[in-house]
Amino acid sequence: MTGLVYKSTGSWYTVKSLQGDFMECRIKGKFRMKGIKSTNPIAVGDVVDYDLDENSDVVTGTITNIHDRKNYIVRKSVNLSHQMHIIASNLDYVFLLITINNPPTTTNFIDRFLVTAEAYGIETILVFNKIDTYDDAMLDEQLFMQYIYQQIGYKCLRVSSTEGKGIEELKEIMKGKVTMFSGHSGVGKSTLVNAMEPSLHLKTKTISEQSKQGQHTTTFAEMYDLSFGAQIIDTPGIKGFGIVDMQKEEISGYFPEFFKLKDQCKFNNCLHKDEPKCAVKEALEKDEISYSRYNSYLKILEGDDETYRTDIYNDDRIASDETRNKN
Ligand SMILES: Nc1nc2c(ncn2[C@@H]2O[C@H](COP(=O)(O)OP(=O)(O)OP(=O)(O)O)[C@@H](O)[C@H]2O)c(=O)[nH]1
Ligand SMILES: [Mg+2]
Ligand SMILES: [Zn+2]
Repeated sequence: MTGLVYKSTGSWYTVKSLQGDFMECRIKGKFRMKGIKSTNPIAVGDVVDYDLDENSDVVTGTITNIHDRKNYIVRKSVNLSHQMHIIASNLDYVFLLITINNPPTTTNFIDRFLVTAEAYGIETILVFNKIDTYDDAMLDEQLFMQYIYQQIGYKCLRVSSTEGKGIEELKEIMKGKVTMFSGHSGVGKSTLVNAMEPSLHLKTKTISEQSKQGQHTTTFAEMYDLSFGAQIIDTPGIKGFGIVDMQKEEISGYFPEFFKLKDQCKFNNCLHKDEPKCAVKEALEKDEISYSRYNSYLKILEGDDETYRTDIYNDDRIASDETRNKN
């Protein structure tokens, strides 16, 4: 039988069959994916084959095969530096939720996310949330960020999940698609899902918990069927985005506005750093490329890990997934 993985808790997978029934499944023995070294063999969004288990009171299943993925998105694990964690697979779009404040989302974080999504061929739409809370200075900052990303070609939306602003436009894009919400903890991913489908009652951070940063309210990625014909994957907040291993020369290819200029650089292996007659640096001088993007690029090029604000984001989600998998 074939089904779609809606949730993964480390040892159990919730699979929805083609007939629409949900079933708890496990995997048997070692289940290794060809070519991918990941901490989780199966992710939400995977299409799998499974057999029904016999001799059990509740109906459970065993996953026997995973179908080829159309795409998937990964991040580097925090404590196993060479391992990857597959966040989700078979996606049409990813929505990256951004808040200017509470919590702050930096351009460095956004750019790291976008580089990864570009590398894995997944279209990302930037969703600025909590616009109801912005004062003039925050609004300026938000509009400036939006300008930068729109210039490059990324679609940007402005929403308020609590006041229902901008939601209809988002729903239009989501119709008939499988999409994923990502972003820091507390940006309002689950609140936004609830705004689109109030009957889901997903757990969100309460007012009294709001000052307690660092705790994840959503702890597992999970897919939901929405009544307007969309499938959404709500995910736990991420602290920072470790860039998966990439060749230095490869990185600028995932900055679309740099990539366009590449052919005009004097050297065809130009890293756009210290080389003479570099079209990217010339564009930077002319303000045609944003400094924040260029800075993010240099940081990734230098292999710097993002400097996390550990006081705000305490991301132990993947670490605990790995611990569970070992048990
Ligand atoms: N004012 C305002 N508050 C919002 C908005 N969206 C979400 N919030 C609040 O922000 C807090 C965090 O929202 P969640 O939906 O729990 O955030 P999350 O991104 O799902 O967080 P994790 O599950 O931890 O990753 C909640 O208290 C929400 O009520 C918004 O548009 N405006
Ligand atoms: Mg959540
Ligand atoms: Zn160059």
